[in-house]
Amino acid sequence: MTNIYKEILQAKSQKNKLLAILIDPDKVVIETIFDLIKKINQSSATHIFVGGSSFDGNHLDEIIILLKQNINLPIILFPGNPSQISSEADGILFLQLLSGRNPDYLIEHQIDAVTILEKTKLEVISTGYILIESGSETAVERVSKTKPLDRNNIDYVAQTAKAAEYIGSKLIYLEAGSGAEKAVPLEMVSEVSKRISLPLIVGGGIRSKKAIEETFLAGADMVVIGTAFENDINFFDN
Ligand code: 1GP
Repeated sequence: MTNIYKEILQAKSQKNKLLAILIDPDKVVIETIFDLIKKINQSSATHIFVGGSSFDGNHLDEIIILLKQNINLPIILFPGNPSQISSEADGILFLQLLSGRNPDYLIEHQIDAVTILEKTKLEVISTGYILIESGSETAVERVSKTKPLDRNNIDYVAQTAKAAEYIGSKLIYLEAGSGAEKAVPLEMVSEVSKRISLPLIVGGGIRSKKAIEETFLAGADMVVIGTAFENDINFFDN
């Protein structure tokens, strides 16, 4: 499958909102994966993201194969480092952590990933990844050893997102961090979506249906839900 990005662009142009469920392989218990799959198939999810900041890649292929066999949605890697690449997925968010100044997450990991990616058919989607301060330290901050951007400095965040667009990123991902105390401010989502012409992904700390709707209304094209679904498998039930 190599149409993931094309379909995201199409959804944006038609104002169809997208919902990604983030599966952290570290937290998946193989014995109960079919309960998870059933709930995903009953939800309005449009994409599956697989990844986590500290995951070491163990069992990744096995989990993705099971998800692919049973769910008819694009499976996109959302890796914390190159060990989290699996050729079984459909695509990969090729992330550049633009809020930080750690060369490992700006270019080193990306270079290391090339030899692995060249052996796969994954659709590689360049993504400007911007971490926003969310109340307390998150795993992304800890693992990447970078500081998030000030949640009150909306203009600087919008400028960073626009720089990513000029550099050539295909997606912008505003991230509060998994399990974040506070999600990305709606005012920031709104301003960034106005400044860029790229599809905008927003995730981290979004834990109610109302919050998902508000984030869409503010201008997100795709919302990512991880922890809320992890904590409550019935989260997407009506
Ligand atoms: C994390 O944006 C995702 O990278 C999802 O965050 O786990 O808080 O939903 P949550």
